[in-house]
Amino acid sequence: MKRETSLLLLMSMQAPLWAQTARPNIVYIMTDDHTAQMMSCYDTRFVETPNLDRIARDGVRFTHSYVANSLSGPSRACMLTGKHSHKNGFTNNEHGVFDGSQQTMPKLLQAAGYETALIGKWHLVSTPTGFDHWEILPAQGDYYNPTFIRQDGTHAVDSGYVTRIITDKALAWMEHRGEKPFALFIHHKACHRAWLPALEDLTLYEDTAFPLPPEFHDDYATREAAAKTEMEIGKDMDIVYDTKMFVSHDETPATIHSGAYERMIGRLSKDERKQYDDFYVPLSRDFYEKWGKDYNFRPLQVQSSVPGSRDAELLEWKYQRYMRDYAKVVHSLDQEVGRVLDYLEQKGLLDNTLVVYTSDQGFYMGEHGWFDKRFMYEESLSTPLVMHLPKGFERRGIVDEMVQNIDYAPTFLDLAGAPIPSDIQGVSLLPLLKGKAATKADKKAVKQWRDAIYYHYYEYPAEHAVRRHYGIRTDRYKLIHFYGHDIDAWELFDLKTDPHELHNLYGQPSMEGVQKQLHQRLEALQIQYDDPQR
Ligand code: SGN
Ligand code: CA
Repeated sequence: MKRETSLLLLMSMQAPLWAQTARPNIVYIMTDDHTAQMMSCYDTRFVETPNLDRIARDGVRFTHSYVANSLSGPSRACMLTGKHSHKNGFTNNEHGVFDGSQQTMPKLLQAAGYETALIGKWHLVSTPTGFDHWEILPAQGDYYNPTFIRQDGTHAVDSGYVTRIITDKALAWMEHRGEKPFALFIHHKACHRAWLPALEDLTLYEDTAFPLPPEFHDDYATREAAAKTEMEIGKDMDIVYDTKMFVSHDETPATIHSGAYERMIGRLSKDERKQYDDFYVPLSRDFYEKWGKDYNFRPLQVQSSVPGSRDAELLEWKYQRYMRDYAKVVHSLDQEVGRVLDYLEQKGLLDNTLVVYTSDQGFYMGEHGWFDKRFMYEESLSTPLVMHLPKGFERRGIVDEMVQNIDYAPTFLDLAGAPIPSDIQGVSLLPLLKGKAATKADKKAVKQWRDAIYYHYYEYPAEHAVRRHYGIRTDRYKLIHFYGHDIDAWELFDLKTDPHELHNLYGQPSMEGVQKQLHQRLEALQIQYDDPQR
């Protein structure tokens, strides 16, 4: 018998006994591509997110929260298994199919007597396992009138905006769940590209001029992989698809993405489409009047556009459109998370529930001139993480220890009182959260907390052309190796003196000692996590 199977059997035999105590519930809310810069409890420059801030204010906010592989499917697989990508088998979105027969945290929670449910984006190709109830979006899903796949395999279209519908379904499930402690996974589609706002939010943020991040005009000097990537707002953001400058087939030049865009907004009813057009069509008309139609095809060289030039103006215009639409999508996310909190409060559940808000990874909001993620640079290595803690967990405010998304599985198992299988690579975060209630063992765990994290990204060749890479991040430094048929490049950053990671110090004589040590520590992590790539 396989080890996992025997463990599950053993645990299910014990479950009824454990289930008699009121163990905390878990509400795990994971959004898509929502980055900490666009959450006011992390960053006050751009948007206001009062409900997300409420979680942080009443609970904890992690300031060093990272993913193991900055991409949707891989992040989800890390979360479900507590293991790095090379162990859970789902290394990239392009070729991955999650092996749902493997040991997963939801299955272990079920075996420990929890009722489990998943609503929303899944993105792991295979059918979900380990959930008593699930209802998922196919692949990336749609914002407007989205289709859901139900547990019986049928597909059904729900009317409305995806963020609200997912929340409605989650609340309905909580309302009708059984008596057991529960773990509910609410996986939003928002705020994934292309950023389509709820119709009632179309006019929000239109008067806001978002400040450009300081490294917007990065020239990528000393960083070969950064220079080779294709995720610049200037040259890779599509006028029709991303910024929605779409009047009609006749008037607007086609782009590679316009078909996809038409399919997305084609889901709107006639009346809804009118609301949408009433907002975007005048903007589109103005746009094409001012810029002409050739801009769809002409790559904008962000870095070389001279300040005050037409290119520079258009570049900034694209940035503002991007920021505004993304901010609108975040607004509805914030409101819907507020509804979940209100529900838990009204039902008297909040005191005995761990509420987690996180994303599948961070995102670039113009840093380095980019959108998207994938890189091990700070904005996309990081992921927001705030928690409302159940009774008995007294820590409040900032948690600055380094945590990673492979830690969620052992944390939830620990909270449920279930054993943490030894092949799980993450560690339980509970010792960090006890505060005054910390035991000797908790204090020891905190004292010996990890002082480095390991990262490995695999999806190349692929969209955005980010080369494969792995690396280590310590408190102060980051060492990255980009590898593959067309690259073999090391990068080393001192995050203290260069927080925006603009100066690759690899090979500099002054860094010799640090570099050698980082190589050793990187190799030690690859051995510890048993990653064959080294
Ligand atoms: C889509 C997007 C990409 C994005 C990937 C992965 N392009 O392919 O911009 O990087 O998803 O995102 S789009 O033209 O289809 O919008 S992930 O979050 O699901 O990993
Ligand atoms: Ca994502």
